[in-house]
Amino acid sequence: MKYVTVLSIAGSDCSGGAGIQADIKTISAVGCYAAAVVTAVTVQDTRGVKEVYPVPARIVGEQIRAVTEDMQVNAVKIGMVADESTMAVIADFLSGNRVPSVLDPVLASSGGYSFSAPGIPDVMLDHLIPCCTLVTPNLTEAATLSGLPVRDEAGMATAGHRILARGCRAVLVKGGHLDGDDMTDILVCGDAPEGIRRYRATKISSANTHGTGCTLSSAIAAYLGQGFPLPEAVERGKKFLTEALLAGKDVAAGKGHGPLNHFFNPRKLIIK
Ligand code: PXL
Repeated sequence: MKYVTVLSIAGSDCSGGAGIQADIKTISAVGCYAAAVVTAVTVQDTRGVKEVYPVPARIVGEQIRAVTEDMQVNAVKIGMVADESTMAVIADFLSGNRVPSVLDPVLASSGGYSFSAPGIPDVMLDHLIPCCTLVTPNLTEAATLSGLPVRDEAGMATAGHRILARGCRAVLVKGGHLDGDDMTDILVCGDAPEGIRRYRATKISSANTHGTGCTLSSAIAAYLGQGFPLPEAVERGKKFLTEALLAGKDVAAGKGHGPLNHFFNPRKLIIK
């Protein structure tokens, strides 16, 4: 008997709403066992990021090795990767494994604090993205990675294709920051029309949005680890995010953008 194990490789958010803490909560809440490799320690609260202290690439690699030599990992989620050498270590690990992987290409916090050195988007495109199953950029990240303006659904699809051409299996361009009440994410995994899927939801008005990207990407990774095909893993991941947002929207935690309520309906750990 085994747990379904999901490995998050990401930065720590000491306030608990985003980063590896959000990943561990999400992975656990959907019934998977969470292992966690820390790539950087951030100093932050719900009002913003103050400092980032990267973990040396060698130690990131040794953490990955320790976990994967000991346990079977069913899926991987990758979040904040602050430098080029850490990116190379992660790309090396992924290219030697057939495990499904979801990359949330975080380049900056929502408050605008930059997490990555200049040149990181290019390294990501050249080395990390080709090794990933799914990449989940928001509008800003999709624009940076594709080099194209992304202002509407057509732009999201075009940018998604541009990123897809770098060798990942699929790109989920998240439309959360588009104007209007509709929330559309676009999954690009091939040529239109079959290679494009739209996921629509009504926007939830909440100040508690800290960690939404981390939560979505780790929920999708967990559902991939459970064996769902990609389009269904995305569907389920989005549903988890929407419900966690709804359940947390009126709860105060901290003075700024608070966390989601990940444990609105926790599932017992799946044992297969
Ligand atoms: O949401 C992006 C993100 C990812 N990882 C860490 C973060 C944040 C945003 O604050 O702190 C560690």
